[in-house]
Amino acid sequence: LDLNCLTIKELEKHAAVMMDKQTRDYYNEGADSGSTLLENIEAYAKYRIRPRVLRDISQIDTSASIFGFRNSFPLGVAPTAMQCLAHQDGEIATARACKEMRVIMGLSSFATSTLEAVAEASGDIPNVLQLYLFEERDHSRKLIARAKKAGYKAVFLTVDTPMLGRRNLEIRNQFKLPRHLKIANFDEDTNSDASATVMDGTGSSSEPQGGKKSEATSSTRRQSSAGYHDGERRHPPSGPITFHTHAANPTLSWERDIAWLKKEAAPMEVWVKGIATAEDALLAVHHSVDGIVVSNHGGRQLNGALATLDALPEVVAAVGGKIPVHVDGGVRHGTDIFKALALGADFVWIGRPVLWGLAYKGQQGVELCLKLLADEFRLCMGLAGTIKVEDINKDYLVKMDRSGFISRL
Ligand code: HOC
Repeated sequence: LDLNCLTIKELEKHAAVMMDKQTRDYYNEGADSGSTLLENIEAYAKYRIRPRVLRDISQIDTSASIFGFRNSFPLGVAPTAMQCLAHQDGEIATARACKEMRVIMGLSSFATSTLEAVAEASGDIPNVLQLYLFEERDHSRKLIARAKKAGYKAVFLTVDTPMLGRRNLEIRNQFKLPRHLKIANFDEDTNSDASATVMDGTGSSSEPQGGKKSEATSSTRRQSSAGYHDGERRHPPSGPITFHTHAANPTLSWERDIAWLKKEAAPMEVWVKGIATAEDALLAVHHSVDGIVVSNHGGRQLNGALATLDALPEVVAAVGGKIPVHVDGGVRHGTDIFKALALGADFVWIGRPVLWGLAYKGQQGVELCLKLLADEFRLCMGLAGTIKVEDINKDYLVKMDRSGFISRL
């Protein structure tokens, strides 16, 4: 127990003073006005729990199954980029905390630790790799092959980034990865802008990933850190010129790319992360993906998009139980996890709170974050009268509209 930090809100406050401005702004901001980021959080307050009583809740089991593993509660650590910005031990500290807390972790393509080192630190906890499919397919192909070799169970293809969302603080701060940090999982031939260097798994340095090789590489290199070679890409980014700008791939499509990825990634499962509508959920099922994460990238891509909790019911209804549906965005309380499950999610993921834990106290801070949420969730289950995660359903919720009108679901 950390008496200074009993809630995720307090964790956020403590973390804020541990991070430099560039890092804090990068992690915390949403796209444009940030309204979707805010609504992801506020959406949970529209629901109230209908607790049941006198049910002997003395034996509560909060665990939930994922990739054949018994996760300690139905929550995973979402992939977030560049965790060494928050703490020097970065993704390794997160992986160790997850191992300690028996919680699954997703690793970002833009991790500052190698995927092999993270797999090692995770021990027996299954690993998931978040993936961007670059126009230069070789970068993704190599990453997939390494993940497979390292025993990763699934890739989560991010599908909400055909272009980079507009993050104004990132632009104003001219966000760059500090020189002492490296994007760890890309090869030396990976092209990028000249704003930061990346290192491959073997220690050779290069520029950040994305973009195109050879001629394009040298022309890009001649640009300043803010330089983006005109005409090099069809969709010049609207934001600052950093390596992650290059991950935007406007060419991705259901027809061509999902089949390619499934073939390339097998036997790893292929999930799509960033689904927000029933139509796309149906397409995901049609294209035989293994699971869906309802996500709007933490409100960092399309501002004005529906809060993920509000998008969840239509996705759940469209999928009809054929594949698992997970959700991320806005989870700050154990009761939020309960509400998401009651609305049909099989599992939830959290991003920023873990980064705050990491910034606050490294591995210990991530453990604290997970412990707070696990304890709150357990308490919520007990007080709502449930002892098994599978029993949480819409009968435990009502929705309250702005005028206070309450409706059953
Ligand atoms: C278009 C590529 O997830 C973030 C990270 C990296 C985003 C890359 C987007 O900053 O939200």
